[in-house]
Amino acid sequence: MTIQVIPTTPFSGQKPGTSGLRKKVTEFRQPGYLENFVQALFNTLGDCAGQTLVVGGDGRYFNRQAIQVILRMAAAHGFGKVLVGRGGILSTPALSCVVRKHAAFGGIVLSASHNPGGPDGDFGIKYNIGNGGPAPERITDEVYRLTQSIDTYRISDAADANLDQLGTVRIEQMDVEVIDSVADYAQLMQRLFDFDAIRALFARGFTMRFDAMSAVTGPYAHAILEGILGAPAGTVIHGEPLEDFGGHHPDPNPVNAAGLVALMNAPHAPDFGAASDGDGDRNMIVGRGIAVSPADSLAIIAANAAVAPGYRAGLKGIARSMPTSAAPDRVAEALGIKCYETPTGWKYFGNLMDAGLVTLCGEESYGTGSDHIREKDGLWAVLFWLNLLAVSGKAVDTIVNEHWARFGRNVYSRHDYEAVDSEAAHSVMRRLHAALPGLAGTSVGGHTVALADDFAYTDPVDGSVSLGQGIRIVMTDGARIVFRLSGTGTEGATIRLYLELYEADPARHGLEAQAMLAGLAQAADELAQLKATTGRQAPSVVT
Ligand code: G16
Repeated sequence: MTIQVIPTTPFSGQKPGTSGLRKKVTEFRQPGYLENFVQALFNTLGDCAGQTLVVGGDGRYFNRQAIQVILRMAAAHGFGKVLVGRGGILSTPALSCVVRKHAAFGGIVLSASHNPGGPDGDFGIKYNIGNGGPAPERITDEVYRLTQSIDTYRISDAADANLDQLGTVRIEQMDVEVIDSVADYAQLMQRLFDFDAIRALFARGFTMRFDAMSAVTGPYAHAILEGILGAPAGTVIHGEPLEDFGGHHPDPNPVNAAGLVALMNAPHAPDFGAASDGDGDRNMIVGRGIAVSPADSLAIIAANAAVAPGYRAGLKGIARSMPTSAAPDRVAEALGIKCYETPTGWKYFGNLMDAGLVTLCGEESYGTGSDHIREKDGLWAVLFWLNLLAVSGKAVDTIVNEHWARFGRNVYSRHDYEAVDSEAAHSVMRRLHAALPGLAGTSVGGHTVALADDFAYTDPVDGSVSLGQGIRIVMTDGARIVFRLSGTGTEGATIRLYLELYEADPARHGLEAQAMLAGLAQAADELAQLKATTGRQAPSVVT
């Protein structure tokens, strides 16, 4: 075994977005593409002699090849040990858990999350720091800077490591330990939730369907739900991770998990339905006849945190991303704790959790989690709901309706215009920008504008400032229109339009969200000239 120094030339566009570098597999497979990015990362990290790194991914196409490259490069960079999930599998939350539990230097997640997989799909790489959470911008910016001038990378010429057998092998001076992908994570979940109560619930005949969407959560859900908690076999569907996710789009929302929603709306539906995404950090919660919106789910978890042993001591605070509805804010107010509003991206929650300012965090994009790790956590949210259902003895729809009756309903929807021409998308954003200064005090869709700005965030812990995080138009009655460009797409640009209304009257809580938001959607279009500029008559996805 020797370490080789390979000459290379920079690739353009290796700038990490909302959550790491995401590109088409075809782009990642170009010789040197992955290597350049990893070398730039290692150069950014500096001296890693003797340190431990955790590596794993969601099992998508190119996962195994990428891991072999990273192992050989980590050895060449002097790491002392790499922990790898068996078969290269680690869900994003499990990787965060392993980094924290083993006090590793950091971790590399290989995933493009909910983006489709397979040879023509997407691939991604993300670095997580020692707290188990996504690297902050000062690291990702430096990685990007170094990718632009890279001229060599270092790699061992060792043979591929066997990733399918538990145990330790060596590459150069470095130990590669293949670990059980599920064990550490399952132990942590048992500490947080009342597993006895959930076991008793299943023993009483409670029925559930968990759709793993042929992505990474299959092994975790099989082991925890059907194994430890005793749910009947068949509870977990699409439970085997496939390199192309079996053609599914593993994005757990009512559009991509339409089969699960249809099942939950049918006669004799199971008591509870849930789904997770490609890398296991997102979740969807479904009851009979009701899909719970992510912000409502966070708000309900916050309001009922005491049912779970891990949260009995109370919540320090809550955080939500700016485009997420203000439903959690209302619970925070009732609990007398603070609700922080951050830019989109889980990385912004890390400092707040490390500083002990918040316990729960959530985003409209089906991400919910807590300070048990530093990533959002799909199965965690599902287990919380199971714990709540077990302790309360109530059905999902009853819990949601009672929550709305107490706090009011933040009626919410996101309209995505995907893969639109990049220039058209930027022209929409420029038009909105130009309109901002004149909007306060005017009427938009029958609501009076209280505030119109491009959201900027100052991190209360380290004072770092993030500008340009989305256009928000906030009305005096709590309604909001938010526009931003996605940072995770790999084709053209994706415009996200977020719509929100506050409804206090319980008699109106059962109305259909799109109908309630139609006026606001029309006003948003008039303001942005979205349809005229993009040539799209309707959003590609409505959730
Ligand atoms: C990532 C981030 C989330 C973010 C989401 C959507 O999720 O981790 O924090 O909310 O992208 O981002 P955007 O609106 O920029 O596309 P994931 O699950 O894809 O890693």
